[in-house]
Amino acid sequence: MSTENWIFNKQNEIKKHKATIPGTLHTDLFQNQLIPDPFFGANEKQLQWIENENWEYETHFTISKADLKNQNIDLEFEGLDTYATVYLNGKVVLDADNMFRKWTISSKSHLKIGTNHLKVVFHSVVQKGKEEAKKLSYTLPEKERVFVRKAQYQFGWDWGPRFVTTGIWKPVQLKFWNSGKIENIKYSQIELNDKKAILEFTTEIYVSKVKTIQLKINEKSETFNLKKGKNKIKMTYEIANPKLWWCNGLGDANLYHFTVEISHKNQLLDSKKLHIGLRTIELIQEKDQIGSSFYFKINGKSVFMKGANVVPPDSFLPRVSDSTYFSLVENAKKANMNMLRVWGGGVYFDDDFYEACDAKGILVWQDFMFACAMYPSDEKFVENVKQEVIDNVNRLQNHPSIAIWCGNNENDEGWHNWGWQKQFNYSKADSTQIWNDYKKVFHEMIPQTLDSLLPKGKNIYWSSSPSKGWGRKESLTQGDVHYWGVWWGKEPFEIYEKKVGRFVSEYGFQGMPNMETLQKVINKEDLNFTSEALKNHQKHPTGYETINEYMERDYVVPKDFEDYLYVSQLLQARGMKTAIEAHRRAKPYCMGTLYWQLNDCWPVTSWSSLDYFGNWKAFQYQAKRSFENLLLSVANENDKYKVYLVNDDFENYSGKLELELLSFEGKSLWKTSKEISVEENTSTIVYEILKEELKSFDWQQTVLKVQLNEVQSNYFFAKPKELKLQKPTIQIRTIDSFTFEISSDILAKDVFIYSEGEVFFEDNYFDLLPKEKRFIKLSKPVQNIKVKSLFDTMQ
Ligand code: BMA
Repeated sequence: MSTENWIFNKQNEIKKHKATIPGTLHTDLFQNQLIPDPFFGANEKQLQWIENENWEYETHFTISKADLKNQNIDLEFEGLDTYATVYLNGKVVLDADNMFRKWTISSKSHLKIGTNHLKVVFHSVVQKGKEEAKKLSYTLPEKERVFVRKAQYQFGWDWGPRFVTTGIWKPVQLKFWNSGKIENIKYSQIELNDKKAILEFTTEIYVSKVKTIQLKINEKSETFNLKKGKNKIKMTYEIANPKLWWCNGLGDANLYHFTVEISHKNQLLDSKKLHIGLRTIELIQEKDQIGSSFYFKINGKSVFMKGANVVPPDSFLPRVSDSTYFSLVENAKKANMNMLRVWGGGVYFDDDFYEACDAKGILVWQDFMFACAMYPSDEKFVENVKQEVIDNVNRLQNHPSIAIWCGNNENDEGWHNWGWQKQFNYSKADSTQIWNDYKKVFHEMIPQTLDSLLPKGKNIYWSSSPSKGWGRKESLTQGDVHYWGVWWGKEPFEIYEKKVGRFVSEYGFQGMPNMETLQKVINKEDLNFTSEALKNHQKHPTGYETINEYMERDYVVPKDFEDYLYVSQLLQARGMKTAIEAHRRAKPYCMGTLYWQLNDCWPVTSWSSLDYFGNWKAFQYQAKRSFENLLLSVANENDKYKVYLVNDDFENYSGKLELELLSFEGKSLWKTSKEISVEENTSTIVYEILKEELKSFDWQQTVLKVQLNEVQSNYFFAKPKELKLQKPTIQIRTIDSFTFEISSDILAKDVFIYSEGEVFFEDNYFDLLPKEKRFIKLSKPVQNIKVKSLFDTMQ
């Protein structure tokens, strides 16, 4: 059906236009040149009228005599965004009201031989939401958005534009089937040890009448007698000497591939494929002297989670391709991550995303789609959400990557800390009602539904992320925490070293995208902070001011706009390095660090480490370094500099630790070394230097080089703006078309390599020590490589 010719029109308007299915209204309007590019300049503002209208989509399709002979014909919408009335040959066959659900319409009786007509009327989501809001005697935070089961970020976020779009956003198809079909397959691990794994598959099959069928799972087959309608049948499957699935950095993400087939009298009725990873996962929360632990055990081993939060990769989701999801996950893997959190203000992603995670060993913290608000909880709403949970859990549960299901993002924190009670003037009765409504969905319905759908061990549920707001002291002693003292609280980056939680599932700092990215959506003359276009590409109310305030603290603020972009990225990377390394040094007290945010839904200044086009900001390179399994990290603690070795590997590590103090010209000022060895899966202080010992050196022009075999780290004693940098001579020597060597005579701080055209540099934004050489790989040959370093922006 997606390949038929579709057209659309504004309700009550005669003019019809060509539509793309799956698609969105906004992208259709744009493709027909009825609106300008929604992402360009400040166009967003003039496109807000679209959300208040109703829109109609329609197509004609042919049904043959043979088609109609099938016993069953299902019209299946994988997703309708959001309030959609579906007409088949003039008859209403569906009233949909949830973007996240799948809709199947048994449609044989409505179809005829020859031409058929399918029409979908989309009602304004905003108007519907407003109508629902009016039914309550009190106001819920975020007005109409909480009443509609639709991606919440599309109502505008502090990194996303407001485009409350609509449309047939996922594939639609007619499915013909006769005597039987597989509705759903689940599996559970009955046994898993070195010698064997026993899996139990539960297959849900529909048959049109009593029948004997053959169920085949790979080479094994069994016969079952089925009753008419829905049947659940179980079959076990044994794997000898199983290979486990491991997350990235700790082993192979090994997958077993299964084909499940049902047949009747040797005639194949239906088949499905399944890719299974054998692994166990536990969330360990044990009381200790300070609070309670919060960590994951994978295959019996405790694993420190390193990663980020993911937002939908576009405001207009149908244009996100498999390869976008693939490269998103690939970039996470390249940056040494092992977990991504699918944040609750977006969508349950397409299968491709989870398949990429399965294959690359990235665990998924999966939120349900609720964020930063309180939601209604009348019977209809709860039932709608329940179906949404069933649809998505059934679709996603077999992915080995899925680690934990989480009720929502920051609703609990918001209720307890954001002052809604006062802001919306709730009476005692209102407050009781709203909190009871919350509990009904997040403490009762969702976990109960999960328990009914998932086998034991797969139903790890956490009702809200974070469990306690960052202003409360328990947020650092138990559960997960979103630490926003930096950025929202304007605290210095160094506070990250003191405010370490058990599992830090959000924290972040904004960095601007590169010039090339901004130029795609902003006119040249508007590339300055006073233009409406640039202002519109910053969604945090005081975003640019906050960046500037922090920049003044640590850097010489560049006057040139392009230099400013570069320094804003260095600033972001510097802040995030401080956070990530503090979290990792605190292992095993802290057992997880997921920064805010991996990606963007449009080209914007945000907390992301990858911009909308997938370009790596300085922070993505820094994340890669700071997430290495072996990390040398220097901490400034009281009267000492302490060198930590964080070892995430499951092997002890030893070697010769070498410390050297260098002047920026390369003079060796002080040197020492020591044989060290550390245990597997630990963070250990491997060396301590008394500050007193280094007193005689000029802290503004010395760097401490710390090295252990191939692991290296540089530590500066002063803030970048205090460093006495000199102009380095940076040399680039071509090795071959895909490799060059870069070196510098004296210290070159934060070397940024760039070039026209989309080329990816394997490493970037690094310090080059005097006489140090590095080999850099390129994704494709380029002519003109340019370089700048921090010194160039300080003049
Ligand atoms: C977090 C997220 C988002 C938001 C981000 C930055 O808490 O959950 O709501 O975009 O903060 O402000």
